[in-house]
Amino acid sequence: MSNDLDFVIRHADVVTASDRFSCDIGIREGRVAMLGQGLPRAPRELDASGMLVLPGGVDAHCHLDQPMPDGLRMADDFFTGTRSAICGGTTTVIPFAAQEKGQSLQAAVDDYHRRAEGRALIDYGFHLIVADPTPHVLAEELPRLIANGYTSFKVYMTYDDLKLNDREMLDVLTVAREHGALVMVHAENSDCIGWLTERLLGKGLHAPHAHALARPAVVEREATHRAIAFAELVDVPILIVHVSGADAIEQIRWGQSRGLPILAETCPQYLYLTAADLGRDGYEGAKCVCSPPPRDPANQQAVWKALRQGVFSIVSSDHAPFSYDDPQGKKPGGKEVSFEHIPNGIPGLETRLPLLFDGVRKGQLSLHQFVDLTSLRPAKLYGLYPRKGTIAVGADADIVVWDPEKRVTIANEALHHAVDYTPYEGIEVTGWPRHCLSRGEVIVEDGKLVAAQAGRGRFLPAGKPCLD
Ligand code: DUC
Ligand code: ZN
Ligand code: ZN
Repeated sequence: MSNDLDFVIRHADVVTASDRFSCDIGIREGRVAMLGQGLPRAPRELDASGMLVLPGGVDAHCHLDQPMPDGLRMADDFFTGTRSAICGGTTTVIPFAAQEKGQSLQAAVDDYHRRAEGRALIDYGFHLIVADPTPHVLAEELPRLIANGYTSFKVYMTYDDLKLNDREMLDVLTVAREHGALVMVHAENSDCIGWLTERLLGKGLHAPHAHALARPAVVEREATHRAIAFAELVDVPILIVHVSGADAIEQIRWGQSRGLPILAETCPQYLYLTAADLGRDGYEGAKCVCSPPPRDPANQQAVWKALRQGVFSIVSSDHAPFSYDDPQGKKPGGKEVSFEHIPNGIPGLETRLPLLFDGVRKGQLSLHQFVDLTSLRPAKLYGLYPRKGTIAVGADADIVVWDPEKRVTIANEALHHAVDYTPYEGIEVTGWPRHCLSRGEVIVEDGKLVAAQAGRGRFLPAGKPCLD
């Protein structure tokens, strides 16, 4: 192997989750090979003066090309989704291989590999979604898949085609404990949602705004508490995903204060949107229908505060890409449907980092917390560290040269996903990625996509979760 460098980033103001230092970064064969002053010249160089140099983001909760029931279709596949991710500074994604009821988990994983291969532009891992924990799945498939690099899985406490009952939850948590995997929990009480939905429909409430009324905070709070109780019973860590506000946060703090290993994730929609956005003109509110729904300004502040105080481990996008004017998206069959039929989810892969970085600018969290929440911690929790999540000798050269002064008014026409809208249209942020490298290759240069070779992204088998 030659000792020559392929690439040098000069005058880098490197910020990791714990440190900040000035140096040149030498890259060889896709990895960081040297950090130091005055590194030897390389065939390719980039001057990072005036910029921040950050480890690429790891978006550990996004949905890409996930098979959908009832004629629905996600707008982003692995190419458009990962293209959008890296244009927003995210260099690794972890979407979901989702098991359908009656399907083997391995079949879901095989199918999902076929969707990703030849399409992904950046590296990716998979979480599993366990929707049918049969004895065979619990005893054979899950342990084998965990050993083969699928060390995290999501379970749902709502959605008829996905939800587990309490006993099934306990079974899945037990397998996670025995084999060292991390369970992500979608915590909303399904029966409460069904009951409220019926009552709302009975009163003639069909508009998108009623989605928020059908899933109030108490419904999330109860399920969050129940999931924490299950984790205590089985004695296993869990991660509550997409936490929307103060009520669920209170439960998580309570669990954490009892010394339980309760981890939590939130998403930009709970910092920037409110339930009022679901009431936007006419059917436009459908653009913000996601679950749990966004709450109100006081809850947004509660989420910022909990981020600052370390209640949350990670911030993910929960990118779930359904186009608005699409008979397979937000208007199923080409119609403006009653709220309970609107597919849940909003796009957000590309806007996750800029929206959170704007909070750094506004004093809501520190720069190191920003890197921790969006890169280091997701890499550690999902078994990708130290390859991903930091800038260190030996790590993959997944690096973002971030312009902290760039002002951007978010506009869908400038984004790179295949969705026909962004819920953040018109929001002004300061800070945007300028150059983005994936394994040492410049994919985004001066804010423009320059290399878009579908299929260059590699599958990352995950190691065991690291909770430290
Ligand atoms: N909620 C989910 O649980 N998944 C996808 C999107 C959403 O809104
Ligand atoms: Zn969910
Ligand atoms: Zn999700």
